Amino acid sequence: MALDQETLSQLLDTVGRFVRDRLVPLEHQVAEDDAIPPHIVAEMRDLGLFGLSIPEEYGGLGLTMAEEVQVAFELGQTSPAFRSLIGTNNGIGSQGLVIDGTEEQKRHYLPKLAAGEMISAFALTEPEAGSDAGSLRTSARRDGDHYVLNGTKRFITNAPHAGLFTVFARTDPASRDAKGVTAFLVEAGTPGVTVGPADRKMGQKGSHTADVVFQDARVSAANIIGGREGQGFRTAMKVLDRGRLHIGAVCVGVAERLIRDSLAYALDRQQFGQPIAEFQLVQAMLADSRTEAYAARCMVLETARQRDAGRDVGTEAACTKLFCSEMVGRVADRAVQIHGGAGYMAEYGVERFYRDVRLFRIYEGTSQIQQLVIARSMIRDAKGGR
Ligand code: COS
Repeated sequence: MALDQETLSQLLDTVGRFVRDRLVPLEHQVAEDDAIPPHIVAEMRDLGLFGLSIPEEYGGLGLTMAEEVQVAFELGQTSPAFRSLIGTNNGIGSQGLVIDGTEEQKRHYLPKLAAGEMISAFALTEPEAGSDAGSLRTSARRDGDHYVLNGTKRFITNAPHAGLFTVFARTDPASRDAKGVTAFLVEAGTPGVTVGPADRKMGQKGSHTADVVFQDARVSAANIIGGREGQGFRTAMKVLDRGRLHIGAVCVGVAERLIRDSLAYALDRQQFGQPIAEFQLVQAMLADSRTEAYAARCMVLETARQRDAGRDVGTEAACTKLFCSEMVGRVADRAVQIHGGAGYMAEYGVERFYRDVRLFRIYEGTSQIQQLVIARSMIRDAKGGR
């Protein structure tokens, strides 16, 4: 249910203040320690940040997509690692359950996810199946009223913290494509499920990914999302359509932060006897970044509104993710350039954002996959398809 304007403004103010006062001062420390302090995680729980997108009847805030993206604009104003911790419970970790789960599955898990008592993770990617997600090899063999899972999932965000995995596995051994894939809810601690050591990444320190390995892990048939075999790939795609829009919004937030920092630096930094903001070549970089971030913000809001109105926005979400993630890459590059030598130095934090935002063009579908999704839908429409 949509919030009234005053309640939404209060929520956005509260999140904005939390980001400015509590998270921004910790950015360096989180990157150095590669960890978010536990008291900050507790504050995130108290603010309800783990349950933004989970319906109210299951203990979440039940935000509409248009509301959620505005919260993401605020959360984007600091290191993406903070958003990443709550990102899976609000996005790819919970939405399979929210969109396609049975009532019983929702009642069992969603309240814990909304409260942040349990972290969820989305286990789709494998060593041999990334962009070609439909070719995954993790198998789920039926054995009575259970399935036996075998295989390896790779680069799984929040895996080291997760209590619940949405696992995509092949239940039809004769299939090679998306049709034979089923989504399972698998609790961490299930015998045969192990999480590997945290990966060493280029950026987003404080957010953790790891392999998840299944060796004869027995999972009840009652844990198939929605209760039907063969629906898993479609569930994954629906989750990603939504996730791509959310990532677009985070990109806008980060871009706006970098533009603000770049402008402040350009107004302060003196060269040739005046602030560098007075130079037209610096102004051009600021103006280009501002223009692109504004276009991205408009795309996110419009696509979110269309989704709330019940339209299929798969193509628009891909357009949004493609534009926003490429946009924030250009904005981060210009931010380094405007900061000059300081932009290359760790203490100013700009180079950290430059590394952090690189991931946005890769996960939840690379830019090339978004292009493919967009072009395929254009061709299908031209031929009179769905
Ligand atoms: N919503 C609902 N259903 C969808 C869908 C969507 N957005 N996209 C595809 N489907 C359905 C199709 O309708 C099709 O169902 P039918 O067989 O009943 O017709 C099925 O899913 C398979 O679709 P398709 O044939 O298009 O699958 P492909 O194997 O060709 O793959 C891409 C499509 C490449 C778009 C997909 O694999 C993809 O998005 N890859 C990137 C994965 C990704 O984002 N990985 C990041 C990991 S998560 S951090």
